[in-house]
Amino acid sequence: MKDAAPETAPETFYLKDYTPFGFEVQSVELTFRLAPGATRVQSRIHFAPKPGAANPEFFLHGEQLSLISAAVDGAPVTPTLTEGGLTCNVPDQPFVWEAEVEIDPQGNTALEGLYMSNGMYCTQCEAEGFRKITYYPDRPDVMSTFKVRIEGDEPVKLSNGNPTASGAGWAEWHDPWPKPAYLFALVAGDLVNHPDSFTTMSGKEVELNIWVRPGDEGKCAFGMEALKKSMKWDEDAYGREYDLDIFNIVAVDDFNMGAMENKGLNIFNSSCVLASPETSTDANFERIEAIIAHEYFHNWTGNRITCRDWFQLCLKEGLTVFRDAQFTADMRSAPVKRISDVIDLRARQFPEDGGPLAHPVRPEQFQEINNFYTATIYEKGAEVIGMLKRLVGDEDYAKAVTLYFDRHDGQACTIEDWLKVFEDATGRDLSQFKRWYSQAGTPHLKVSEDYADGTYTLTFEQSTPPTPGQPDKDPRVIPIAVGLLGPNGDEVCATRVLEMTEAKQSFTFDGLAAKPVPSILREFSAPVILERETSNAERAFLLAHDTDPFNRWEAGNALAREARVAMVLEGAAPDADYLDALQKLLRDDSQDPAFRALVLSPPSQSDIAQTLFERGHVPDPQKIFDAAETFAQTLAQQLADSLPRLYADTTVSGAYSPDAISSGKRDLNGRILSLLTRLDGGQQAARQYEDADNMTQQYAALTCLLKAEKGDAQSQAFFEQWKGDRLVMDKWFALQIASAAPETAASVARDLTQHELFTLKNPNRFRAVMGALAGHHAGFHHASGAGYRLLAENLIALDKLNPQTTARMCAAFQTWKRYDADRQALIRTELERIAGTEGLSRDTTEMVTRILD
Ligand code: 0A1
Ligand code: ZN
Repeated sequence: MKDAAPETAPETFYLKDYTPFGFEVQSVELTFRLAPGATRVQSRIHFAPKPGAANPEFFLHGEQLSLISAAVDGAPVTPTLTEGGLTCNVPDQPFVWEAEVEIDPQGNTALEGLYMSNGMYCTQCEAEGFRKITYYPDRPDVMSTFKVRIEGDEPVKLSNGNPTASGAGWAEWHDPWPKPAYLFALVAGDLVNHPDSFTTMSGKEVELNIWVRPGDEGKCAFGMEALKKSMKWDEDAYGREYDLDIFNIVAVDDFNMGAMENKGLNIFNSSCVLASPETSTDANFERIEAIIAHEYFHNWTGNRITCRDWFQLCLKEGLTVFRDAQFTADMRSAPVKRISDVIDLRARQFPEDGGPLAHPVRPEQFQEINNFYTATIYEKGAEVIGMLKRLVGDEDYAKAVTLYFDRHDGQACTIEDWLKVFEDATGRDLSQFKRWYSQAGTPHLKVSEDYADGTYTLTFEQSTPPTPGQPDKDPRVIPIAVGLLGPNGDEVCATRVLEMTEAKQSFTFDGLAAKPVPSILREFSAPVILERETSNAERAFLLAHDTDPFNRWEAGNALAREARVAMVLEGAAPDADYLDALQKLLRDDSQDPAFRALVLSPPSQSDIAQTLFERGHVPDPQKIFDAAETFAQTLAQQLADSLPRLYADTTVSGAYSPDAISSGKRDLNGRILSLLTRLDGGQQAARQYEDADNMTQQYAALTCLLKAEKGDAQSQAFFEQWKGDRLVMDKWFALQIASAAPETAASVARDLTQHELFTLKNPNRFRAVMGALAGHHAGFHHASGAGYRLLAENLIALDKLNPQTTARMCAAFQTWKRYDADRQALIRTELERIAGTEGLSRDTTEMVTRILD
């Protein structure tokens, strides 16, 4: 195998090696002559050497470019071309660099740089795509203004900033705000717009557009409303105003990620912006609102203040995720948002932090930066900001953030800059807190308690398991929000934030008439794993009485997990007390339906596998699957009498609206329908499928029917109805696999890869199929190894076209050490097969190597 490895190991980049670029970039002018297979890009860049620069070499990044000509101050030059760019002798005073290159957007299947999607030109430059457009110092600390001229027959031609002039076959744009190259964008094609406008807090009118392919105009209204809400929210909550005359959003079908915050020209995966009641589910609507907000908020946290280098990625991503979560909490239900985020964190970030891919929120080394757009950087990065806010309080948080904007506007910054504004605004020393940025791994927090003479003592011990390259960890600052309940369920001590700084630390509560029941880590005040010996009776008590909705849900979740673990390990029957508690809650109309839906949703099978592994057992995916089935069947039977009424009570009628209340109700209704389907053989689901006038209800009904193996006709009808809609077809592909039995999931997925609508060229379609396979816990981990094999084959095929999406999908194997020796051997074979593939990309090589280590 080894002989197929690249001759030279990929280069590793280190944070400690940072040196600034030796030249100032004063202005950039670009001219694009568009042609699908041979686009010409002319650049004219004013450089000025920085006196006394540590690194005076004039090196410009460049990849996959054909250099046509280059000149310095008008005189032709012959630069030295290297693998990743060029060097050139240049004057020791300001000079003008000019170059012309040719690139091939049509042949660009990696979707980085300038590429074509459905006949439309578009760009993706984060993190290092600009170097595939022209020679340039492609690093985020090099910021400049850009003027862009686009020549081509496409009716719509867009770039960053404001439009300055246009004529037949050309358009010019000027972005007055200095920006790094990763925020550059260009779009050209046959597009139609959904226009609107927004008046900013200082009275400036901004033109807004969402640009889409003809035919998609009807799917823009929701995104536009989300954009206007985001603009207003950022003014109200953070005092941030938009700073150009125009804000454009473009929907693109072929896109590696969700969306991109290019200055004034956000580019979106069409799945993250297009929405209509007929084609999008409630979950789609909520996600679209959040992503539009996220990209818009980047205008200040990312664009006006950017990152000095890619090690600082969490500076913009953690903060922007934190801000978009605040926005969603304000627009919808704060507790529901928090619970959903914690479910997501545990599903995606905890496994990363506990496995071979663990890395700090601010990594100190990488080979391919694209591999670090992770749940740790984004979601744990946001958790760290949440902890900081909780420690300093809302007012000081606002002061510090205002100082951040005042002090660093227009700069490329570091985590040190970010922490310093908090230190300066609050007088706190954050050196220990900084460990959250430098130490990988999820801390375990062991809790013990003591009660004597009216005094209640909680003792916490923190420890973090070793992670790659970090065998030993120091104690972190952990904000632990705690409340206490009396024996009758009343709160006897309101939420207090305990600030833990030691490895082991006790906190006391005085004047208590009886031993209280603690509600620990309210609102999930820190991303840790709480370990506490407690009883199911106490969990049920918290589920009934806690004033903190997050911990109420958490108690129910713990009950569910314990019940499932007992079923798997001991063959126990579903826990009767828990079933009772669920029934009560389901019928309790005083509780928010969205909250009830969350309590009713069981822990994922992968979550149970992780729990078993942490407790020293080897998880058996089939047994976990069977326990989930038995539990749902028992619950359905116990609720048999009330299910039809519950279903009727939660059915939302009238015109569809994606608001939080209606979607919460539909979510609960869908879960009730899935229970009902277990009893009525799918009659109600078939009726719902017939009557549905929106995708949420149509999809929920189809899901139930397919799971019950009663949905062939509906699945066929769904296909015929929606085969012309790529986004709905992604749902159809994914659902075939998600609803398959464990022993058939891989063969269903294999058949789908032969389907005429399957293509490796569209990342959404690839993710629909391979993501659904990897997400089917018992199917992917079926003892035959067929799931592992199919994924590996497809990763090898995709790597030749699109390394970035391939590498991301490799993470499906990151939990492999949880499983038994046979499964581990099967997975190792596949990982080694991928690693040994000739010409494997740097992206995938890095991922597979880290997973195998
Ligand atoms: N910055 C974008 C996401 C993004 C990241 C990387 C990309 O290519 C490697 C593309 C998009 C965001 O946070 O939304
Ligand atoms: Zn982002």
